Amino acid sequence: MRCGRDGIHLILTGMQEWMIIQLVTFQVNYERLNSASCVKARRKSYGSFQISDLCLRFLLSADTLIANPCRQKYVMKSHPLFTSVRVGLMLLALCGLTAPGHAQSKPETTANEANATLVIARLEKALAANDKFGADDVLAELESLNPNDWRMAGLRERVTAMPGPKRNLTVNLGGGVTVDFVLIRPGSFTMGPNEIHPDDSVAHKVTLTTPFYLSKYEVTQEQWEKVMDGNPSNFKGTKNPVEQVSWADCQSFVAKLKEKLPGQPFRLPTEAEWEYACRAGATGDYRGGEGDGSLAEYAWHVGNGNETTHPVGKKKPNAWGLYDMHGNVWEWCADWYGEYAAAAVNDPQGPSSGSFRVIRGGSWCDRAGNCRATSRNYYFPSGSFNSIGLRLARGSVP
Ligand SMILES: [Ca+2]
Repeated sequence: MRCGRDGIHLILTGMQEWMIIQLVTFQVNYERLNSASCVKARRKSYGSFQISDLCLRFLLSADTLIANPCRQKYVMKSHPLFTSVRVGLMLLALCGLTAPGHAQSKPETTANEANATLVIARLEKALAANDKFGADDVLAELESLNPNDWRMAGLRERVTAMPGPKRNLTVNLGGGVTVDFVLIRPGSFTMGPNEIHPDDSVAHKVTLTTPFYLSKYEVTQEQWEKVMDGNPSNFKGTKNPVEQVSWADCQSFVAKLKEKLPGQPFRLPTEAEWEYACRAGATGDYRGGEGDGSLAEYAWHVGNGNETTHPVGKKKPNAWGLYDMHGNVWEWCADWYGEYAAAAVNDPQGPSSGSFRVIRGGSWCDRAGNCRATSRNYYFPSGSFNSIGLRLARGSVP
């Protein structure tokens, strides 16, 4: 019998084939213990019965199992095959039949691998609890800790298969132009106060109840052109943020984008969503809560902007992977400008009417103080300026 995956091809003897079938049987039962939805997905692949794939999956899971004493004890109680499986694994290792990148070429266990095993135990817990966000977090931790871990591919596949919005989303505008989005999870934060207009901006608790996507970068000129067939920007550059666009222009951009990509709920972020995403969990004026001393690492402002916009993404991102939230160009928000309510509020949308629309984040021509996470400003909805652009938001479903 010949089977293969990722360039590895093995010739199995009758005994080895029998052993693998025992392992696959165990895998089926192990998956059943893990998760009903997982089993459903797996059964589809069992239909074609690609034994090499199943064998690989088993080896991935079995290693995790062996590394987790609690789960091992549970499975041993509930599944008598476990002992024979361990013997089988040893035999397979002796026969040289192993998962890609595993025993045959596996280096000695490193500290990172040992730590990764502990992290994987937590990931298994999140998977068992169907905790999508938790699993995403632990997977990111694992990728950071030991990105070449041989178990990574199987774990990534299982996390990706979980229901719920994905951590990152890329929207294709055609011609090689894309928009990258970052998932912003629900949560609470203290919004405000604002020093530019202190009378309007009392600090208050805001809770955002649903996840949404926010574009990783300000909308660039090539993205704008791909949708609008024109570029009004003063400082030309395909990767520079579009500017000289009014709030009304942005609504046209969003409407045309929805026509181009039906069913995708694009929009401008609300002011609360913008500040929540800008803070990225920080409570201070800037991305990390520190003073403006390190702002130049994260923002183009009047102190380092050289009187122009700059290509997006050249400064450091904030903790949630968003670039240029501080500086480069102000970003239009959906809301009319108005006073904050002092009381705690869920999903604020701003006043129901007004004369000005909110802009946030400061720009290349603003002092550092205007680039604070809390700094609010406003402009006429029909007005445009060479320091005002936008960032796209998108609902998290479908
Ligand atoms: Ca900005």
